[in-house]
Amino acid sequence: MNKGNIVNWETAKLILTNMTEIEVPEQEVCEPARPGDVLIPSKVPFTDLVELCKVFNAKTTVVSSSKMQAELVSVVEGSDVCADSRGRNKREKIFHFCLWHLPKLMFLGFWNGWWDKNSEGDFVNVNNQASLSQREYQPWYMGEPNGKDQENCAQTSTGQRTWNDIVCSAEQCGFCHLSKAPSFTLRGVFNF
Ligand SMILES: [Ca+2]
Ligand SMILES: [Ca+2]
Repeated sequence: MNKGNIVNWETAKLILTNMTEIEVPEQEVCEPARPGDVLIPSKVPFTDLVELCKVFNAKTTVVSSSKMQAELVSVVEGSDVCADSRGRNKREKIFHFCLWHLPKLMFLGFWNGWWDKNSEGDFVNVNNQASLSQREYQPWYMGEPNGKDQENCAQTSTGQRTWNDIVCSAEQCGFCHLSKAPSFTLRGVFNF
């Protein structure tokens, strides 16, 4: 009998809070994840996304072509959570409301993996520090990046399909790149 090597289900005292119990067909639970760019369907600060991807033994997805960006935009637009504009932080909201009066959709977007946190103006791939400067594909919106040392993380705006540097503490969805499918085992439920 597999008691689980993380939690011994016979002796563990579990206190579940804020949990929702749902029934999922066995085939769906056991369907293997596919490698590639996996949407994290939750709005998080940029560094939280990077850390989250590391936990999954993955890299943060870095947008590198218009084809790739178009595919990711369509995934984000299909997510109720990520396509909701209410995730902006207060500064972004004020900025949006008071100064620009741009369509709400302008600010809907996702983290695209580039940042200039360490050297102002030199956007690099967050995984390997490779510089964006020599790359042809960098579709900044007109006037962007404009945030100097206040805005150090790049976002792809889904509406315009252009890039904008925004504050890294803003909350956006993002993607992790899985080079191979992770394998999970349900412990204490099945014992194959
Ligand atoms: Ca900056
Ligand atoms: Ca900006």
